[in-house]
Amino acid sequence: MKSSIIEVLQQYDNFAELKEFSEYGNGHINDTYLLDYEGIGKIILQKINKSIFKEPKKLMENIALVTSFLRDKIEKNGGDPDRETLNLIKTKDGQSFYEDSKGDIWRAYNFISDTICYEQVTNAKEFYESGFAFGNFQNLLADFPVNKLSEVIKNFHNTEDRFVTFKAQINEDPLGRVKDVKEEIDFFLNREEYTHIFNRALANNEISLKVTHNDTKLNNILFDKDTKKALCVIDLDTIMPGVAAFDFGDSIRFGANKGLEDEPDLSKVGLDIELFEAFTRGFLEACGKSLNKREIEILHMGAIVMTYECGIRFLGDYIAGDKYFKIARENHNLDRARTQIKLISDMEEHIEEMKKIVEKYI
Ligand code: ADP
Ligand code: GN1
Ligand code: MG
Repeated sequence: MKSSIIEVLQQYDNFAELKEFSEYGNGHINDTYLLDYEGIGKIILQKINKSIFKEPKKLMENIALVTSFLRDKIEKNGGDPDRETLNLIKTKDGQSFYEDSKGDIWRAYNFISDTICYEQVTNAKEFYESGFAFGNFQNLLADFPVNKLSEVIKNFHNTEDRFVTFKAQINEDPLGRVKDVKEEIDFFLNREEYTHIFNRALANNEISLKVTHNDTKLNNILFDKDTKKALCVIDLDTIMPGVAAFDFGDSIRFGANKGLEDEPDLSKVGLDIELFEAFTRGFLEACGKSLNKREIEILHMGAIVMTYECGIRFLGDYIAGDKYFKIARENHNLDRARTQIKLISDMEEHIEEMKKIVEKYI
C-alpha cells in the first residue's frame, strides 16, 4: 500500500483493524476504495479529483450540508437515515475530510451494505424505481436553502458553454485526431440548435432553477439487494442549482439506452421507449407536483440535450487527449461519443412518442 494512502487511513478510527483495502466501483471521476475492518465493517474512501473539482473544500461543505439536511428529513419521514442517505465519517480530529501532504482531499462514507449498483437496467420496474428515487431526491431538497450551496463546477450543464469548449478543442486538435472523426464532429455541429433550448427557457422564465443532483446515472443509485427498491442516491459532488429536465434527461441518456454507455457494437444501442415511460412515471409521481406545465412538457427535450451535451464532452475529451473522463481502453471516449450519437438519432426518430408520454402528466 502506498505511504500516501496509509497517511490517510491513519486519520480514521480503527486503523489497526483494517484487513482489506481495494479499488471499488465504476465511476469516471473520483478514486474510490473499499475498506474492510475486522469485526467492525466496511467504509468507502474517496479521493476527490481535484483537476475537475477546483475547490474541493467548498464541495465538501456542500456535501456536509446536504447529507445532514437529508438525514434529518429522512428521520422525520420515518425512514432509515443510515441507509437512505450517504453519511460522512469524521476523521479522528472531527473533520468531514482530510487534506493530505500533497494537497489531495479525501472523504469517507458509511458503506451501504446489501445493495446492488446497476450499470444497466434489467427491467422496467427497476427503472421506475430509479425515476422515483431521483424525483424524490429533488423533493427532499425542495426547501434546502439554495444560497448555501457553492456552484462547484461553473456552467456544468450550460450546453451553450460546453459547445464553445467543444469548438475550441476541435481547433486545438493537439493529437491530430480531428481528421478521423469528421463525421462525428459534423453530427454535433449540425445540431447546435439543441444547445440553446434550456438557456432560452430559463431566460424567458418558462422554467426555474431548483436544487438538483446533476449526475443522475443509474450507477449513482444503490438498490436494496432483497426488495430491489431504490434505496440511496449517491455521488453528491454535483448538487447545485439546476434544471429538473437535466436530472430527468441524464437518467434517460444512461438508463433507457438498450446498450451500455460505452458499447462498441452500435447495433445494440438505442432508446427503449418502455423504459422511458417507466422512468417518466416514477420521476413525475415523486416530483411532478413541484413542476409547472412547461417544465413537464420540456422533459423529453432534456433527454436529447443531456445526450447531446455528454456526446460533445466525450468527443471533445477524445480530441483533447482523454484528459477528463477516466478511460480503460484505447478510443474509449470515442466509443462513448458514438453511442451518444446513435442514441440521439434514435431519440429523434421517437420524439413524438416521447412527447406524448410526458404530456400525459400535465
Ligand atoms: P464517481 O464520482 O467517480 O462516479 P461515486 O461516488 O459514484 O464516484 O462512487 C463510485 C461507485 O462506488 C458507485 O457507483 C458505487 O458502486 C460505489 N459506492 C460509492 N459510495 C458508496 C457507498 N456509500 N456504499 C456502497 N457503494 C458505494
Ligand atoms: C461523470 O462521476 P460519474 O462517473 O457519475 C460526469 C458526468 C457525466 C458522466 C458520464 C463530475 O459521472 O457529468 O455525465 O461521467 N461527472 C462529472 O458517464 O463530470
Ligand atoms: Mg458515480
